[in-house]
Amino acid sequence: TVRRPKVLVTQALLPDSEKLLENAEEVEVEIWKDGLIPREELLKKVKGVDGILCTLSNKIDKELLDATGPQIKVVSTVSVGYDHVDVKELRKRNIPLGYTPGVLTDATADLTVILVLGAARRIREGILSVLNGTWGIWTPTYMIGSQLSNKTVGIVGLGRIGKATAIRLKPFIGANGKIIYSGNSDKPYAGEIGATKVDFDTLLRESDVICVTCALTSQTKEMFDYDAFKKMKKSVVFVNSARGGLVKQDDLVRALSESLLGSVGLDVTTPEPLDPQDPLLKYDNVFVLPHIGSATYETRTLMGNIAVENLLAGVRGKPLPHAAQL
Ligand code: 8YV
Repeated sequence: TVRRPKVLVTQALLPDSEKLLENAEEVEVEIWKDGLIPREELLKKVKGVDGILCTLSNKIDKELLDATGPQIKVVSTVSVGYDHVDVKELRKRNIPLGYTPGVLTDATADLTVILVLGAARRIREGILSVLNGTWGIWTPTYMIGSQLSNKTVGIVGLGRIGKATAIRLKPFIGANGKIIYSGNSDKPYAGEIGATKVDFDTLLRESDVICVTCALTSQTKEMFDYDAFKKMKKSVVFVNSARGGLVKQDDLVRALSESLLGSVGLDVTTPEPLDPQDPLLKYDNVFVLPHIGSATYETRTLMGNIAVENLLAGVRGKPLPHAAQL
């Protein structure tokens, strides 16, 4: 008898995506539906599986791949970022990695705009003052923030999400606003959206708004350190919707304590979830959201579907519809 391929899914998916899995009758599916799977449990459950469908919360490293066994044919992550996956280990073992590019671009760019506007217009303080009964009387300076008209927006990493963010911010900055970007390659579509490439230091110095939308890699890790914050305008709106690890968070707190930054909007932090006592949250000008960039029903359904398609293609020995470049 032929052995049925086995897969482990580390989180419950939306109904559409789970249906896709159920339809693959030849595959034995186990779905962990009890929140975040503890590491020890994950190491036990992956033993003997042909495929793993994971999220950013599951570290896919040598230890895990060793625990899985040599029959493993695919790792599929429900995310566009894959810094939680040791790609060198996958390459060594010839295991493809499925990911979900494209389908979360709009949702994440929308949220990046929310962070920019939320930080610039002091939305955290506004909401808290309404809820706490500290809504102050009108004065010309009551809760005034900064306006985007005519400003320079700097995008760090003009990939899919960076580009969609730039396009969304254009009407806010208007015809006299400027879009600049930095990154390790020239983007052919930059001209079409009116974005000019500059080096990282120039971007730090010239931007009124900085949006971090690049991938976390060994080259980009902690690229926002004290030195970087010091180069920024003191009125800067600094926004990160990519990965917490791009920012040296202790340095960010130091920069805030020295009033080096205008306001900060973050959808990603180190760690996640952030401790409510974290020093970062003591600053009124810091607006933090709980990593919800891709959190729309439509996007999460498409992400789940693609992750399942990648997983099934892998266990069937077919090329993945969306394979990461390893
Ligand atoms: C996910 C993300 O929610 O896609 C990414 O890289 O950060 C988010 O869209 C998260 O990664 C879940 O795995």
